[in-house]
Amino acid sequence: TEYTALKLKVKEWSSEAAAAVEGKIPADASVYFVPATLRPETMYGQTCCFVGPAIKYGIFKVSDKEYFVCTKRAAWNMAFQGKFFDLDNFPKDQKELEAVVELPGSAFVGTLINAPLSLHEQGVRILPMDTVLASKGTGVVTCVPSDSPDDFATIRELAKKAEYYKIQKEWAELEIIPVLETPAYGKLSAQHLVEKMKINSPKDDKQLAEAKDLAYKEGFYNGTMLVGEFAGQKVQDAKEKVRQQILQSGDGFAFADPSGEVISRSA
Ligand code: ZZB
Repeated sequence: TEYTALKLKVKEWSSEAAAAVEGKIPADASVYFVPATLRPETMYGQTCCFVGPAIKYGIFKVSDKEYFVCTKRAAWNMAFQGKFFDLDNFPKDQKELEAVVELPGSAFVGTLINAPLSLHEQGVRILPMDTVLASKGTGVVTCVPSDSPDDFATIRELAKKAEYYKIQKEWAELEIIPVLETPAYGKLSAQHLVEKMKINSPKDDKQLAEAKDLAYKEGFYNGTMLVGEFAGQKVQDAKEKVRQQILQSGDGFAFADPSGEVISRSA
């Protein structure tokens, strides 16, 4: 699958992450969470970024000035795609691609990051999502609750049980921004579908998969952009334009995911 990986720059670490990175990353370097998305045109509506609380993440050095937070599996895939410019010798196996810091997702919760294109320009938070798959994409998922039923169901749950999830309620309550409009589901397709299908929990995986499929199709074939440079244009046209903008501005890069297969060149 050909994803767009977006670079969400860390503005302020959670206290647990701050303690772990202390002395390991130069003060003038930028660290980015790099979620992989198939919906670049929805990036205006990002309200947070998810990590799996129990998933192990690494902070990987990309150059003297840039570090990425993702799973080791994703870093390894990126290395093959030329995203790690500083490697003198191509890594022969995954052991040679050591993270500078390794932490469970839970340690990053509360970190403040800047999400490119998001209308929440003051920044968004890293929040926990139990259904993130370590085996897919980069293991980091940006949250667009206007158009992703999974994201809507998760932030609703997080806001409801903020204390249980050890977050500040307001981190999960940033305004949901309408990004595109469709004849069938209006301006907030995710909320519309979650409510219509009576989806009660982020763990209703069968129903959420169906809602996701419906939202994808309706958004792509019948959607019109409401915000951004391509407002008024069809989603079908805007999608590639926004993607090119992200790639050209350096706010993201193309990332191919060999669908869960672990590549090995050591043989
Ligand atoms: C932002 C976004 C906005 C997404 C939207 C979807 C939607 P697919 O089709 O199943 O491959 N995703 C990426 N990586 C992971 C992961 N490791 N674990 C769980 N979810 C992940 O799904 C690709 C989408 O799944 C990606 O695109 C990402 O969420 C999520 F409005 O990024 B998306 C109707 C969906 N709308």
